Amino acid sequence: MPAKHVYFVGTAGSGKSTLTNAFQQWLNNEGHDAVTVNLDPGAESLIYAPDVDVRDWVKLNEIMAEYGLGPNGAQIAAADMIALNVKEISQVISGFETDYVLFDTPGQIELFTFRQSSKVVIDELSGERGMLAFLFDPALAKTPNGYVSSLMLAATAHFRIPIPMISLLAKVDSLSELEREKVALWSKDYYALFSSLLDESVDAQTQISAEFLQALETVGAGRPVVPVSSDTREGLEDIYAVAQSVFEGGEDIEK
Ligand SMILES: Nc1nc2c(ncn2[C@@H]2O[C@H](COP(=O)(O)OP(=O)(O)O)[C@@H](O)[C@H]2O)c(=O)[nH]1
Ligand SMILES: [Mg+2]
Repeated sequence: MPAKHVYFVGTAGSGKSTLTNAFQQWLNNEGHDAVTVNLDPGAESLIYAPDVDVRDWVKLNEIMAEYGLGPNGAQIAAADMIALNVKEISQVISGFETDYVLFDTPGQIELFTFRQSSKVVIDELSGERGMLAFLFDPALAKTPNGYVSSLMLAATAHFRIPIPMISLLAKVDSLSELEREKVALWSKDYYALFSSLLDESVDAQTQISAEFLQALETVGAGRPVVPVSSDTREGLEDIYAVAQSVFEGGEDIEK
């Protein structure tokens, strides 16, 4: 069985790095081998020691100094430099005999999902064995408008990187019981989401969100959102179960 590759993507602070670490520990506790890969050339203080670290090839602060770039320009240059080194990075990853490879992606989502180089990197590193795990940040997703915005971000990421994707409601321990229930309902029932949008307000922003919602429904962006927490470890087994079904039973991967 070739290793399964999971890319954790989401907005800055949504919990990608923490979850990469927590999920590796969970897999290890369950007797599965897992390797972590840091794909963020600008990571400053990671809470875990990645098994493979893109900073061994490309370091943001060195690019800034060498080319006189600011942090954003350097991130863009770094993304392309990672793509140039991808064959070597791939060899290092392939050297591990493991069940799972977990990829922690750069803090800001656009650096990963909006760069053409990311597609090159995923194709080269994972081929048909890659999957996205998109993190919904609960601070955003707990309001109807924020939930629709999160859906749009997830749909955009999936549109850019068309490999199997699961959606996760990250840091679910930080939500109240009522908030959790609402998000769970919205993820299952578009009409409930639509109705919450209208309850929230009828201003222009809501009107636009409702229209977007209909468009998103048409493109099939609606999918269950799995509640997870790196703190309480809730839902980590669900990531595993969904990943297993995507890789071993899912239709998506065969297409
Ligand atoms: N309550 C709670 N906080 C979390 C959880 N996961 C991450 N965090 C916190 O959220 C912040 C951002 O997490 P991080 O993993 O660095 O996000 P990233 O930018 O997506 O990699 C940190 O302060 C984490 O401690 C979680 O499951 N529950
Ligand atoms: Mg991070």
